[in-house]
Order: sequence, then structure tokens, then C-alpha cells
Amino acid sequence: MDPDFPLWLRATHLLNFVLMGIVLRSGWEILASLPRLWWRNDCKPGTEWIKFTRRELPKEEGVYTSLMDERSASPLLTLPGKKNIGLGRHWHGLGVTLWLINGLLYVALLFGTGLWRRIVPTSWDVFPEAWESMRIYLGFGVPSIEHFQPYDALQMLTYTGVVFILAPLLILTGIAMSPAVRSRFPWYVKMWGGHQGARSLHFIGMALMSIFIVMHIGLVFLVHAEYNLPHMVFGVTDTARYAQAFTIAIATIVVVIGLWIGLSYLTLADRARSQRVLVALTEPIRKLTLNWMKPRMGRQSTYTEKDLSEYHWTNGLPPTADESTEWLAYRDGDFRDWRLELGGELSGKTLQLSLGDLRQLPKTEYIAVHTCMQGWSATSKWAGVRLRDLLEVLGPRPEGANYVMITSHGLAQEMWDHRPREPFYAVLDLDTVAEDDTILAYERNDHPLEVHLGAPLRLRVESNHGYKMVKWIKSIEWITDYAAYGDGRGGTREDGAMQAFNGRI
Ligand SMILES: Nc1nc2c(c(=O)[nH]1)N[C@H]1C(S)=C(S)[C@@H](COP(=O)(O)O)O[C@H]1N2
Ligand SMILES: [Mo]
Repeated sequence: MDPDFPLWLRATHLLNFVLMGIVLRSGWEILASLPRLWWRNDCKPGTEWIKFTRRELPKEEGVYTSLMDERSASPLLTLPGKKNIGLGRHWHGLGVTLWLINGLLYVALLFGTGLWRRIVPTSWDVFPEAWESMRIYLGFGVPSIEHFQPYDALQMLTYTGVVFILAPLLILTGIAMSPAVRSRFPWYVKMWGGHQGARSLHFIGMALMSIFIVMHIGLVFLVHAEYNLPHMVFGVTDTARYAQAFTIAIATIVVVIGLWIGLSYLTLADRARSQRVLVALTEPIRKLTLNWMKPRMGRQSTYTEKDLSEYHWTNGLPPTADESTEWLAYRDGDFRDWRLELGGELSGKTLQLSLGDLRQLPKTEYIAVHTCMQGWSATSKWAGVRLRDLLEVLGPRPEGANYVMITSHGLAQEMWDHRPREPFYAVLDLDTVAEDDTILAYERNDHPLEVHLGAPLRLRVESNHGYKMVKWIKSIEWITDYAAYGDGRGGTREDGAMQAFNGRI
């Protein structure tokens, strides 16, 4: 057998095709949850550079939530489709991890075997030669077979660009969107033009990759297919087996497309099971790569007052009369009578703390970028008291207290199964509770917290996405296990949108 297209090459190539489909389709699910892109970090309505929705955004802050902007995509197109950002995110994480492993293996073997010489140009001649090929293609011609050794200059340049420039760009901009990375290495995110710069570049990279895939598959069938297909399928230059290779290639493509769509329906068939399985597979990756990064926004100098956002998106609107008359009464009295319920069953007591009491505790202050996992961001200066300091008021951690549950006066925006809406809540583990930048904020940009941003007190967990950051806080308590609350996934967005309990990416 001709060793030029060894089995490892053909296998990683096929696997790459399968995984790229999973990564792209789940990426489109994520994009559908906020179908707009910006370069500005405050995502001010009307400043999008591209959008995939006709919906007009109100210019006013605090009347529209990002959840209202989510679009339902077809399971034929996205993974899994039908407004399932959480499940789409898990698939993206799993798909990317497998794609990375496969890709690293491919690159390692490429260099290990010397086959890299076939795709990495080593002479400047590649540019004029590629230009010549391009001219032939533009005239609807095909360069003759002698130019392909086995790839021609244009292929070499494209493949090198895709493997060594485009793929790394997608990986690096993807990493920049993780709040754990941002809260630990804010300069890294700023380097990409902030969260929105990274997100927009990630999108552009995706678009280029999609164009490449379509052109690549098209050209394989159009340009010397009698060589390409036996190479790809059998690994040998045997034009006599072209028909067989053609049939296998087409059948494989059909099966893979079927698999992609099948995964969508399989995922939707039992969303809770899908969440369990996908989170079980992706949590070890988060543990390994992100959990050790401890936020230090309070000690960073990358983001300064100059970065403060003009506009702040909202998710969740202030409690209405059917949600909490109690909170409305507090609001009408400028929160003078508002009390935080701190404690609960495990502590054996519940303290009622006023805003004045909270202000007595050590104050911490920093500038940080908020990101909603849907994709928008905003930079603000937050001030308040560290959660760990506040819990100390209760005394030592009670026996069996493994988590802290924070509950809002406001209800969930919607329940995925349309049962009556429950109070919005989030649960944090001990590691997250102990972080420097897990705080209860009562001020933003040197003013008391605005009503639509969670007045009078909201949670800030800088290492996590926004869905953990309960607004309009009612109570904070130690609990043993979150399985006993809500749907048992540890928070409203975990229950409803099937998010992971760990919101670090
Ligand atoms: N009570 C309550 N808190 C909430 C939400 C909500 O719907 N209700 N949404 C969460 C989500 S998903 C995000 S991204 C942030 C948004 O914070 P902001 O509206 O202050 O920008 O609030 C979080 N806290
Ligand atoms: Mo969010």
C-alpha cells in the first residue's frame, strides 16, 4: 500500500469532519441565543455590526432582557436547537475538547512523519504558483495533475492557513470568552479587543472555517476527484477504484449528516438526561483547566475607569406586584426597611441585616467585566462585601454545610416546562464562596445599585458567567446539597436552561 495517505491521516481527517460539525452546529445554537455581534464592550443597542434577527432593541436600559432576544433554531441546523443554549454550550465544550485532541494528534503525527512538508510551504515560490492556480480556477479551469504533489500551491497555502492560523485563532478567542480566564488574566481578554472583540473574531473565524469546509468538499469532487477520493478513502493512488471511493465518500457524508441531526433529536428527547451526561463529561475538563484560576479583579490594572460601560444589558427584570409585594414596598421606602435574611436551618438562626449593617463590614471594590453566557458584556465598578466575610457573621461554618444558596425576591423569567415560576436562586460551592471576587454588591460605579441591576443587593461572582449572580437578593443560607432545591441542578438557569453548575466558561 502507498504509505502517503496512512491510516492515521485518513482517520483523523474523518473524525475532524464529524467533530467540526458538532462544534459548528453547537456554536450556532449559542449564537442564536443572542443573534447580534458587537465590537463595543457594552453591546449598546443599535451598535451591532451584524445581526441575525429583525427584532429592534429598545434603547432604554432595563426594559428588555437578553432571554427575550433568544431565537429558536431548527434542530436540523443547530445542536440541539429550539432555544437550548445550555445544552448547546455543553456540546460545544465536549466537541471542542475532542476536536482539539484529534487536531493535536494530527499535527504531532504530521511532524513526526515528515508529512508536514506536503502542506507547509518551504519556498516563496508558493505565492506566484498559488496565484497561477487561482487564475485557472477563476477562469473555470482546473490546474493539470502534475501540479498536485499531492497538493498544489493554493492548497498548501489554504491548508497551512486553516490548520496553523485559523484553528488557533478560534481556540484562542474561544478561551478569551471564559469568565474564569478573564477574571484571572484580564489582559488576555483585552488583548483581543475585550469580550466582544474575541466573540466577533470567533464568529469571523467560524465563518471563514465554514466557507473553507464548503469549498474544500466541493473542490475534492470537482478537481481530479479520481485521485483525491481513492487517496482519502483507501490511502492509495489507484484511479481504478475511483467509483468505489466515490460511493464510500458520499455514503460517509450522508451518514455523518444523519449523525449530526440525530444528536440534536437525541439531546432534545430528554433534556435533563442530556444535561447530566454532557456535564459529567465536561466537568472534569473545567476542573482541570479552569477551577484553579482564582479571580483577582481587585488587584488588576488592565481595566480602568476609562473602560466603564455606557450601557448595561439586563437579564431578569425587577420584581413586579405578582412576584414580590414585599420587595416593592422596600423599593418604595428607598430600601430603608429592607433586610437580608442571613442564616437558616443549618445555622440554627436567621439574622436580619440592613444595608447599614452590610456597610459596617469591610468594603471591597473593583472594576470587572460582566458576561452573560448568551454573549453580551458590560464593564462596571462594583463595590460591596465579600460573601465569605458576610458568612463569618454567622460564626463558623455549620456541620454539613457544603454550599451557599442565594435566593431572590424576583421569580425566574420563565420555567422551561411552564410550571408556575419559582424564585430565582443560585448555589455556590465552597471554592467559589471563598474567592476574593465573590461579593454582595450594593454599589455600582460609586452609586447605590440601580433597581434594574438588582437593588439593593446583588451577587457578583467574577469567575463565573452572569447566571450565578442573583439580583434583588432576599436570603443567603448554608445548605447541605442543592439536589433538594428546584430541579436539583443548583440554580434557576441550571434548572431552566440546563446550564452547568460550574459557570466558569
Ligand atoms: N433575580 C434574578 N437575578 C438574575 C437573573 C434573573 O433573571 N433574575 N438573571 C441572571 C443572568 S442570566 C444574568 S446574565 C445577570 C444579568 O445581570 P444584569 O441584568 O444586572 O446585567 O443577572 C443574573 N441574575
Ligand atoms: Mo445570563
